[in-house]
Amino acid sequence: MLSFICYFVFGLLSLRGAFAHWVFSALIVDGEATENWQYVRNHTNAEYPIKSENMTTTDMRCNVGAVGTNTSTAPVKAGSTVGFTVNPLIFHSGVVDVYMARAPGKAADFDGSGDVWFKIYEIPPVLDGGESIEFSTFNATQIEFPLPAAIEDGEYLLRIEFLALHLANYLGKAEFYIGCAQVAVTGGGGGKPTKTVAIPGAYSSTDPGIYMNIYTPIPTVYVMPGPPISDFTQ
Ligand SMILES: [Cu+2]
Repeated sequence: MLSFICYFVFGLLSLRGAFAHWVFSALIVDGEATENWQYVRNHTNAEYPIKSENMTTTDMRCNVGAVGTNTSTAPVKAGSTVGFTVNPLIFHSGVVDVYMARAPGKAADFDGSGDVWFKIYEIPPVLDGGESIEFSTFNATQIEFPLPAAIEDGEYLLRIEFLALHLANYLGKAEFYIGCAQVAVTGGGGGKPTKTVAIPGAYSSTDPGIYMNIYTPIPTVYVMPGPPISDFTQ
């Protein structure tokens, strides 16, 4: 069945050019998609992923060649719902992690270096004691999530990561689809994240959630990569 799905997907792919995938191209603010690449940093990686064999590069922050100079910074409210559009759609099995990093100045000038990234949201697979594994983002055309209400006001990079696991049973072949938006947060509670990591650095190609087999035997547990979702100081 899975191999059937695989061939079906590759059949679809060949209709739109071999091995094209998808991009996170627009920020969603309060349910409204903004323009493609208005607030999301454009990059030079087309619709391709970064494979887990290459994930020690700084491209893991915001994708290959992504810079902030031509990207606007979106005003957003702490605690509101934001998201990313998927262009055209997610068609691999995998998990979502969303991180933020506070810029020391303007988000447009920030390269995301340092132990500054904290996780705010994740979408793990739905497991059933080894009976089944389901990926709720399969076919998704957008991913929405709440911004933490507790965070400090300021400018941030908001980074979405889809980790495709269909080839994760081959070391180095898990696939990261990444996009970064620039946001200026107001109305926040003034808290600092209690758990921050560097990107790259937070992940290793042999992490149990990155090098693993989703097919046989069907997993009974899945360990999300990276740190847990962060808490905030008062
Ligand atoms: Cu693919």
